[in-house]
Amino acid sequence: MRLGLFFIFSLVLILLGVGCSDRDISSVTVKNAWVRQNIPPQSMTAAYLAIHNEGMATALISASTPAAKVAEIHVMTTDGNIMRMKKIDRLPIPEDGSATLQPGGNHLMLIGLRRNLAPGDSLALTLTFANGQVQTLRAPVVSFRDEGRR
Ligand SMILES: [Cu+2]
Repeated sequence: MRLGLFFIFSLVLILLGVGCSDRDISSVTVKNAWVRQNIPPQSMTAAYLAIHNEGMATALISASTPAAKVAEIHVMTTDGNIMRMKKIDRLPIPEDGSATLQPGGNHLMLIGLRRNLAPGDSLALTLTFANGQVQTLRAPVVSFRDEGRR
């Protein structure tokens, strides 16, 4: 009898646990990822995407791609009337909210490209979130000409 109660109690805990982590772990989806073509010999470019969150508040905490040595999260700040970009360690994503990385705003800076990124090419991007979610996706390289249509 005691054992039976213990078993039920454990089961409830497990079910509760699964319910929670389900909401936490798979709450983030990434859409419309794309990368700006680089102009050789520039070995840097930016990636853009939209993050949607259907769970508790979280944050983008790192990014990487085999196509570049480093991928940094950058935000735009204004210094007087000069726009500057600044590396941050985490980009907050509100509960049931979204974060958009777009030209003129926040972006992923791809530094030390291992190859030139021409339109038609694509690269893998891996994003890690504070809730433990890791998402890998493919982002197409977009020409300057086609950027405005994104
Ligand atoms: Cu930047």
